[in-house]
Amino acid sequence: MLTVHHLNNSRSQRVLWLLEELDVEYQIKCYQRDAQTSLAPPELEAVHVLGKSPVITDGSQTIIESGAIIDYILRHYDVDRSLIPEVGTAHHEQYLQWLHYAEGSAALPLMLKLYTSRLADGGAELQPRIGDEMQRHLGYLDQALEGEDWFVGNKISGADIQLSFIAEVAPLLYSLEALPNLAAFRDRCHARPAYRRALDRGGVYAYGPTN
Ligand SMILES: N[C@@H](CCC(=O)N[C@@H](CS)C(=O)NCC(=O)O)C(=O)O
Repeated sequence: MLTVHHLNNSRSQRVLWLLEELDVEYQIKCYQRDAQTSLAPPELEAVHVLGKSPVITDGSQTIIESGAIIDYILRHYDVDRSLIPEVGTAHHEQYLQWLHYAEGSAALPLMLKLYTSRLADGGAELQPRIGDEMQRHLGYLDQALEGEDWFVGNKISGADIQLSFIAEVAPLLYSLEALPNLAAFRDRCHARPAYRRALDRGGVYAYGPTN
């Protein structure tokens, strides 16, 4: 059976959400971050050498990287093609673009902000550049959602599930008040019944809805 190796307060929450949307049978193996360092426990390295989450195992396959995991699950388990646009269409190309963009571009300035904010004055010199990059990428996402509920063809897809983590982490590091479309998108994600079921199954998740 498909197993999600799930770390608390992490990107693997969105994989649980996807599986709940598809109503796929799966199991969760839970791992807890170290309270001091926030790092994943060493047991995750037994699943994959990087020791990061998400990672899924499915039969003989072990797959890392949320974008690749989401695409794998959709290609193998989304029998109705409800969350993946048809191959060969412009919407499929957009879906792939957003799937890669989330971790390849949008996450980087957020991670830089997170890490450099721990340096106090040591990171001060970098803050203007990181701030500009956050504005550029989060602004791009916000503008892409103008007049749209979802990123591809105004219909929910795996790309939205992938981008949900960016919209959830952004308010911790950048004001979402300046990004009304992204804030509304995050709330739309949180309102999905499948998202709520994933929260119930996954346990503690610091970036989810407050109510
Ligand atoms: N780009 C990767 C990032 C994986 C990643 O860094 N995951 C974090 C959780 S959000 C993690 O495992 N952190 C614990 C650690 O680094 O020990 C993905 O999207 O799957």
